[in-house]
Amino acid sequence: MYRRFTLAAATALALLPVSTFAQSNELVLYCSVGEEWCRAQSEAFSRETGINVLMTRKSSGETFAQIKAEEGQPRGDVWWGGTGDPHLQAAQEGLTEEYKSPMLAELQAWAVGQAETSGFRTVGIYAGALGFGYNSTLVTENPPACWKDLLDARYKEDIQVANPNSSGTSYTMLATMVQLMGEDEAFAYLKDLHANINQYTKSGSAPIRAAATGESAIGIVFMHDAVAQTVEGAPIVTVAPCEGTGYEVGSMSLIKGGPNPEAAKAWYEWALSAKAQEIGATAKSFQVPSNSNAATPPEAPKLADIKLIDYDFAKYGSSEVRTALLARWDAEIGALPK
Ligand code: S7P
Repeated sequence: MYRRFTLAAATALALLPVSTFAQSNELVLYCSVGEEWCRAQSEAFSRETGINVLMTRKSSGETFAQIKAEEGQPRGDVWWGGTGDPHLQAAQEGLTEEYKSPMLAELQAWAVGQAETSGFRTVGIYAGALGFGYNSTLVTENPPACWKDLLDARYKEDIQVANPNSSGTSYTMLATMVQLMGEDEAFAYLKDLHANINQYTKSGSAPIRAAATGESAIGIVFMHDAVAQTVEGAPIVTVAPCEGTGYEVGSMSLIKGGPNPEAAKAWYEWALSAKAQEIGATAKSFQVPSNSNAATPPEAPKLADIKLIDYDFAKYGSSEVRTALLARWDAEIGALPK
């Protein structure tokens, strides 16, 4: 009898939603910046609030897919970091909560713009420009300065970029090319570039880590990720492409119906503060923080000196456009033989 009760109880418990078990002093964080920063940020928050952070690090596109898969039975509370486009798609698809933080008053216009575009279902936490980096011991003559230079046959199988389905960095590149060249031209460019790509990685920053070790010569990444390798002592030179380039508004969203809403709000407010945003630089993450009172790391590429396109976040973060571009990339680029 006792055994039968235990089995029945265990079965019933297994069927209960995760939220039933969650403690109010816990926060389930989906983190999409670099691992080191995810850990530093989680630990600082736990120290300050006593709230235990259960953190998982995944790339932006992967996290979007996970939140979508968990729709209706969410396990995560906050999605912190990662490129803004999939956060906007999550907002449009009703996967994230509307929230107007009093901290909006302290944020840069581009961060508030991201919130407005989403109907206040996401908010900007940092910004950074797309570019590439090369290993100066491998690329010694006429180094690339422009997107078009990456098509040079000298770089056959010497360039890495991530897969735009998993990586927000790579989706930013895809959307940037479409905005710079028009869609058909952009796909023609990516087909030509394919001959020089040795691997489409899962994570957006992996290509520059491969260039830093000399496993590959060039990585297409956010410029701050290339700078981070130089700061670590790798022979990486960072390039802002001459034709102009796109940029990200790294974002944060509250996951709809997450198990720990109070802890989620506590994280949200804290993460928008100047003090919390200055933690990035201590973890060698050199984005521009969104809080106007936070110090911008001196290593951060200066956005005002880079030829930035007028990136259309509303369009390229929409469900329709992001889904269609990724499907076209799968059919025309991802399917090409390697
Ligand atoms: O490493 C920092 C960073 O570049 O990573 C984020 C990125 O979306 C995560 O990597 P994926 O490309 O793999 O998604 C950026 O938001 C951030 O600046």
